[in-house]
Amino acid sequence: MPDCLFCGIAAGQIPATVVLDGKRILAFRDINPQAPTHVLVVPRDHFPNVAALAAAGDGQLDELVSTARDIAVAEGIDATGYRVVFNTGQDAGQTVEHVHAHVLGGRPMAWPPG
Ligand code: D5M
Repeated sequence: MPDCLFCGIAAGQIPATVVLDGKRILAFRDINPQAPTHVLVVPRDHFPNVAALAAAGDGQLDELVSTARDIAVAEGIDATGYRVVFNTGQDAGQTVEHVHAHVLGGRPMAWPPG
């Protein structure tokens, strides 16, 4: 998708700190981390949000979520706990319209989110 930031990262045209480089999935560190571990997990294909990814029904959502778990294990935050967050739409604060799971951990977190 032209002008999509995360499509640009997936294509290697925009630099990012990549932690997992898969056939259909990419994970890279968030440029503005909100926790000691803050990794974004994205499909290489363009979907605007998690609802569109779920509607595709081709296993990519399952792969994305299981990759988020793999990242948590690799980052050593699985034992103490972590969050997997899909901001979806304006009220949720989604700013990049290419679906991404935030994997956040490494510190205690409050609830509800702001
Ligand atoms: O989250 C979008 C996230 O994307 C936000 O946490 C910042 C992050 N971001 C923006 N630009 C970059 C680049 N270039 N590399 C890495 N991370 C980036 P949202 O849920 O849409 O608010």
